[in-house]
Amino acid sequence: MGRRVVLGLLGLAGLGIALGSKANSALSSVAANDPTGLTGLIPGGGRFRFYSVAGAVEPTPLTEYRLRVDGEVERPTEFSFTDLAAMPQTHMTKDVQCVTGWRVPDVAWGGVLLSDILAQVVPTDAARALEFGSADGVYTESLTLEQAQRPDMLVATHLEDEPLSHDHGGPVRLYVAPMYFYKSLKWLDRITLTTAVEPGYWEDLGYDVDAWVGRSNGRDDAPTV
Ligand SMILES: Nc1nc2c(c(=O)[nH]1)N[C@H]1C(S)=C(S)[C@@H](COP(=O)(O)O)O[C@H]1N2
Ligand SMILES: [Mo]
Repeated sequence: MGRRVVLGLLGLAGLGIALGSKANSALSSVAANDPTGLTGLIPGGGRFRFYSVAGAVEPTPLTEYRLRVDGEVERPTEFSFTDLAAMPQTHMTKDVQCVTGWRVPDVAWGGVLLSDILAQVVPTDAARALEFGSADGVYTESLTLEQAQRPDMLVATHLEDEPLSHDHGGPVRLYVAPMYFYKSLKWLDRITLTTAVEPGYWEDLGYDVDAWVGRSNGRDDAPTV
């Protein structure tokens, strides 16, 4: 991503704050005109900004929700929301850090560890990475299998002890705690195990695939937060 795009994003950040109090539908229509997806603060969400590169995304009713896990696995599986709720629940309170600079400290997340899902589907010997797909049909993300096994990688269903809202990528999103927030794909509906890392949406535009906070994206000299 070039300098001009970054400056554009900063300009839009101001616009986003101005729109912060508008209703959901207003957010979505602005998002449709804004390819960066940076449109404003999430109403009632207080400290977060709303991002969607796809603009308006159709909400998925809980009963219809499915997480498909396929590719290099011994047991391809479709998890309903009830299936996920029946698995061991993991909670962690950690920071959110967007690569454009905004940060939300001490966010309480809840959901299922990615490693618990991997244990159920059993990666094949050839599996090396995970590709994540979104119900928005556009956004993708990736992790190496090794990264995905860490204890701070969550398939998140709860935020601040509430069910994850649609604006935040609910009913189910990824939360990749140690990396910049663009790794935390919203509206998660597919995990495909692959033999190599498939760079995601922002990575194709120049952001780092290994997006460790404070140690990537040109911030290698910055103190780790
Ligand atoms: N599907 C999808 N996931 C996404 C994005 C997006 O545009 N689409 N934006 C990413 C970026 S850059 C950020 S900062 C966070 C924002 O999450 P929030 O809208 O819950 O604050 O979502 C990440 N996940
Ligand atoms: Mo971001």
